[in-house]
Amino acid sequence: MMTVIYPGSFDPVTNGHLDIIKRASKKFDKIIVTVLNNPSKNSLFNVEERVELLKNTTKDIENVEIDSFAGLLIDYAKSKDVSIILKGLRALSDFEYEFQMALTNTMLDEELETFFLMTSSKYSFLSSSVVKEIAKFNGDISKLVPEIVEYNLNKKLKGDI
Ligand code: COD
Repeated sequence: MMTVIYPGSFDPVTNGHLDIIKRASKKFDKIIVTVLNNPSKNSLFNVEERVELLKNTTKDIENVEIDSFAGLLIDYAKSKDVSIILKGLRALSDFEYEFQMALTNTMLDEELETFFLMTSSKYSFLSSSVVKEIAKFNGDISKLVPEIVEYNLNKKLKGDI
């Protein structure tokens, strides 16, 4: 059984993340999507909220599990007995960062491999930060995130949740 871990901040989940999850779910037996719980990072949504949004937006994909983790990714992967990390690659700018992370993780645990899925061209510009920036100035994010994320993001920015 081929299981992969797809880690990220997912603050919040976007259509770009979901595209990677959907495509990966057709190629691997199981995808564990896991949210980094990093209190020192200034996230808009807390971990529980990010996990809920991921659960909600992936509920129709059978072989996806949503989780969260703190600390090193290699320790989390070991605890799940998984040796493949899945990452999405957008532009050249992602490559340098992901290259460093992949090599560092393999240096820490030589059994761990990182697999990359290339972004779909329509999402190549898309990031959680871009979505938050547009929403902050009341721009239209309906094509960038699922409806539930748009709803919660607008509420969060108004201070309603
Ligand atoms: N198209 C394709 N892929 C995308 C898109 C898109 N539009 N948007 C994002 N992605 C990919 C990203 O490239 C990434 O692979 C993944 O989706 C998640 O993205 P983000 O932005 O939500 O999450 P990141 O990049 O902030 O997540 C970083 C981690 C949590 C993976 C990383 O910080 C980590 O592993 N931390 C744990 C500590 C550790 O073990 N560090 C390693 C040793 S230095």
